[in-house]
Amino acid sequence: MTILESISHKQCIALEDQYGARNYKPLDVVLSRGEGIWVWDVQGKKYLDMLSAYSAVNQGHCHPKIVAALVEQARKLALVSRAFRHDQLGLFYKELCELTHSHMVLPMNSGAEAVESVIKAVRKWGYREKGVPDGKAEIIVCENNFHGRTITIVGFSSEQQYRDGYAPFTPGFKIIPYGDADALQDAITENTVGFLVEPIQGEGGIIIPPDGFLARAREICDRNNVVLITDEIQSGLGRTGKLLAEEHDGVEADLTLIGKALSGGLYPVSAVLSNRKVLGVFQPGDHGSTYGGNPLACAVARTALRVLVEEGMIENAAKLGPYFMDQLRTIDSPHIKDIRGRGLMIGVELHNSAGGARRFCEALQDKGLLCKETHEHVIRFAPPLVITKDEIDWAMNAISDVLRME
Ligand code: IF1
Repeated sequence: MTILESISHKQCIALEDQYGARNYKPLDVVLSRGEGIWVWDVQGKKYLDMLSAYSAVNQGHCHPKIVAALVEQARKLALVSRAFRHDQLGLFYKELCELTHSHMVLPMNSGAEAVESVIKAVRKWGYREKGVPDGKAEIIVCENNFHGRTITIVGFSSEQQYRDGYAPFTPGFKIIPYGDADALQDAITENTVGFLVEPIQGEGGIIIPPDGFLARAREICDRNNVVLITDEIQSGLGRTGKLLAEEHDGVEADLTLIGKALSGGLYPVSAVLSNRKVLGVFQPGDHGSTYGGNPLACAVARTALRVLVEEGMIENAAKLGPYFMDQLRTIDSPHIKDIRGRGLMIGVELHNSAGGARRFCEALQDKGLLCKETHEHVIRFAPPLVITKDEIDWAMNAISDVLRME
């Protein structure tokens, strides 16, 4: 095997295209370094990262304290599997539970694994605790959802492309319109075990449900002995200006999923947080993962949570999100249909006549700003939570120019 020491922009792209599965169409920027809100490409050009790896790098790229925790733990002990105990796991659980007011944690790796795990947990809870007849458990989800890419998860997606060619799917899911509490009430039967919902739909286009939806969902779930599950994998950990987005609605879910920024982007770490004893249904051998809850993941996640809180990142998102949105609202552009968001999870929806958000993302790339469109007509702005007002002002110049182009 020949190893290329240093390769050019063009070579990087050519190699990806030659050897890689074609399941993505990324912008043709080849990044090689990151620090805080900034990333650099192989040609040395600097960009402000307005995507934050879909909110995995809320703490900023390569946060020095998280990197130090990773390196230190990597030198000591990285993986033992769950066959043995280790000295990071209990501390990770305790700190995470205290921070999120949870009773119990199930550590996993990817977001999709956390979703799969919660589905297993609520089904088992339904059979053991609620008395649902075996094989009959139903889980209600929302239209336009995004919870990951496994067969079960895409099976209850309403997006055709995510499902196409992957059948047969896992039964037991019902889809209701997002934000419609009456539809939730109507969909519940005696076999309903859980309602799985994103407090804000990310991939769905930064969709914020009507005021009071989550609170009503909470009440309906309580009344019907249905477990409320919030997927905070994207909206959680400070992104919306609160630790969890559900706090905006004054709601505590029974089960909450977190991932992405749980490691600040340094490692895949996800978790199911349980406020009610739902996770208590698992007995030894019922569920597991080789890497889930490993020493390296725990050390990284403990530090990622600590810097998120101690360095005021959640407050910064709460303060600068509204400022950023106000600035966006001053842009006089015929393309803009709607500007919405919470904290630093912001979407600018364009009219269909704008010709899609992608060309605006490409123009922003030229100006040193990296963004990603979602759902064809929405530009998503989600910088690391360490961004400053001056940096937003700098970005606004580019955004304003680009949105006012023909
Ligand atoms: C991709 C989207 C964002 C998520 C929520 C679970 C997961 C995700 C709310 C699964 C993951 C990722 C997946 C990633 C791109 C990204 C994404 F555009 F695809 F939808 F963020 F908006 N719940 N979202 O947002 O977590 O298994 O990926 O760790 O390319 O698929 P995962």
